[in-house]
Amino acid sequence: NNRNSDSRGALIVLEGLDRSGKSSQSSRMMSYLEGLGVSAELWRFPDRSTCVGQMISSYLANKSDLDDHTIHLLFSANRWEKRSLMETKLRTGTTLIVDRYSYSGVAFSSAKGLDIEWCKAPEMGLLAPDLVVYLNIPPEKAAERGGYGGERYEQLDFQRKVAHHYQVLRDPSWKIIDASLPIEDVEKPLRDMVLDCVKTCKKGKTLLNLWS
Ligand code: 2DT
Ligand code: MG
Repeated sequence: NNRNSDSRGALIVLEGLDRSGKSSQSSRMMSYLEGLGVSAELWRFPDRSTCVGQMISSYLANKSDLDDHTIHLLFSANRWEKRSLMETKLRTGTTLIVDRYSYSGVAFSSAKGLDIEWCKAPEMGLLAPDLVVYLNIPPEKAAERGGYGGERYEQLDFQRKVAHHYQVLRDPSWKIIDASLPIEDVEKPLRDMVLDCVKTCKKGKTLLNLWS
């Protein structure tokens, strides 16, 4: 009797402002999980490798202009086109560490003034994360880290608005880590949260859809 074949992977999402450390933490998490023999993949949104992703990438690079609603729906479509693969991976036991997800979609678009309920609607029916970790950093501190790449949205005044909209969106199930701490001090609690979640999912926690 192989209980392992029934166990599923965990859908773990990292959110936060630009330069909050999501990308560094997610790649460090991958090495850690690999070392433990946990089957895991690192995903990120936007996924710039698809046709939709290339339209998004061009928009972010200021090489094209799109209406705010249009780009919002493209970001959402970019998640929808990965939904079935995501479900297959999870159901066959692979944990996904995802760098940005629907919460970035809603926080960034509502920070531009779009209605929050309108922003959430196209995300309905995507897979709900088993864990959302918010890497919390004051926008000013993130900006000090430098390396804003000059993409659209990478400006302090706009990041302040995004931070506010993340707060509006945030629910009690989110785990918050102080991301202005040194990298190891962010990594340690993150590891505990992730392992705990992987364990719970392995035991058969139900996979749900957004927004539940
Ligand atoms: P990266 O710098 O992480 O590549 O993100 N964004 C992202 C949205 O506006 N909506 C979304 O749905 C997602 C996933 C956040 C590029 C920028 O795209 C923004 C930053
Ligand atoms: Mg960026």
